[in-house]
Amino acid sequence: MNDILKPLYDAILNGQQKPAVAGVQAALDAGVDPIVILNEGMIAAMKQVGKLFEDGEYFVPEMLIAARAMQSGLALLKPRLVQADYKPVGKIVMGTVKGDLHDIGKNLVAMMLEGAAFEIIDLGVDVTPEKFIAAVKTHQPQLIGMSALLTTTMPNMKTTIDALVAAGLREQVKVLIGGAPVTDAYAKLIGADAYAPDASRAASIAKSLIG
Ligand code: B1M
Repeated sequence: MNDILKPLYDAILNGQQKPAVAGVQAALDAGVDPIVILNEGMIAAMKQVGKLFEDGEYFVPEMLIAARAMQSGLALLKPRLVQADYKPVGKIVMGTVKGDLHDIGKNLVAMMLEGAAFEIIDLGVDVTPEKFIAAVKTHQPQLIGMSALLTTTMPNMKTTIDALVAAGLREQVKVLIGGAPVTDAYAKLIGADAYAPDASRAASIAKSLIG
């Protein structure tokens, strides 16, 4: 890891909001690419938080304060990840599926899609299939993006696709899915149109999906 990113990495790992913001600022001032700051300073720290949770060294409160520190740093980084001025190339309805409250990855994907000139309708977390369906009817997007971080909530991606089929809406939207436990094979299995492993690839794949 670039030395300049170490204080940022540590701040997120320790759940310190102000040092996280200061760490992002220091890295930006030093001319580090915002994508490198995100991947090597911030996402890497969240991966370590997950590992410590698995090892029984961190518990939910530690994960939560780490997530808050990450969000604070992201607020500063966001303008550098997103282009300032664009016309939408397409519309995407996004959400974290029913039962799942993880939103950092989903927010990053939304940010990168915004940067790739998509209009984002973000339904938030714990989004039921019914809410996705209602949003498709209201907003008429070209794409739906679903995120899931829990193996127990992944099946709600399929439930949502099934609901789209039942509502006669499946043909009018492409479905993009992602999240740590999700795979390309799973996307195929449940009849999604595509899987993206990370936020930047989500943006390029979304563009290719709408041609
Ligand atoms: Co949770 N949690 N958590 N958690 N949490 C995980 C996911 C876990 C892997 C930790 C672990 O055990 N190692 C584990 C899941 C295990 C499993 O299912 N196999 C877990 C658990 C168990 C839980 C609880 C059940 C804990 C409990 O209460 N006992 C609970 C569940 C709550 C619920 O959702 N109902 C819970 C709660 C929480 C917090 C609320 C404390 C907090 C979330 C705060 C928030 O999001 N606002 C939290 C956190 C922070 C994590 C970890 C540590 C970090 C997640 C994260 O933000 N990663 C996580 C461990 C880990 O992932 N290694 C963990 C950074 C983020 C940038 O990555 O979200 O993967 P990610 O997004 C990536 C890609 O996946 C992709 O692009 C993103 C950017 O590159 N992507 C997409 C994501 N969505 C996409 C959509 C796309 C395309 C790509 O298209 C639409």
